[in-house]
Amino acid sequence: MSVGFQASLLDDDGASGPGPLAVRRTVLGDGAWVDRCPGWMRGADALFERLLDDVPWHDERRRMYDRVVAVPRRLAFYRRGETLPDPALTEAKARLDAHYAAELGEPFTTAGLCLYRDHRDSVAWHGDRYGRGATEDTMVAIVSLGTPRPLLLRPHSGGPALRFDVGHGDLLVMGGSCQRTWEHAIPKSTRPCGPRISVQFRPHDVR
Ligand SMILES: O=C(O)CCC(=O)C(=O)O
Repeated sequence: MSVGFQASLLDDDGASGPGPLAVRRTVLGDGAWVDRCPGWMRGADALFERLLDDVPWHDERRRMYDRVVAVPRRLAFYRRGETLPDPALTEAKARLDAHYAAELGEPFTTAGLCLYRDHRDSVAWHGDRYGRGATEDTMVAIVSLGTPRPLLLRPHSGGPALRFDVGHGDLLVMGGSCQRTWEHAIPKSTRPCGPRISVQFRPHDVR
């Protein structure tokens, strides 16, 4: 694939897979919160390259009003029980399941992957409201790899956006009512940038 990523010079201590899960929580309001653990995924350079090469990325087209348009990112989706494309992601899911077991009350079951090839790829404002995210508190845990991009969050009822910069190896978890009371987006950038891979772990029937 012709998507190049400038590997990090700091990612060379030989460790791989998720590190200790020490999260810091930001309360957003309306019952929503965000947990962050910067640099959680060790060996992120090599994982990025493996996912770029090994994941069966596909393109999608979606109806927007009276037109069908290309989705501006490449995608892959792993359903409940499907083997994840890398052992580091299997380990990440196990660590997240253990850490959030009491608060979430169920495991993460699916993994959605997005490949943002450059600054023109994006995801528009939305909440993950297909299924139970529309009516129930839940969590969406995102591991970010590659070029840092801003993940924006704004209240569904209106108001200014908050900016969370998601960098190489970072974990960001949206929780509580976040999917129904807030919206999130990865905006296009006017400045050229390299590729980013996002791995989103979600519980059953949250999409
Ligand atoms: O790229 C991300 O981190 C967010 C992806 C996302 O919001 C989605 O695919 O629904």
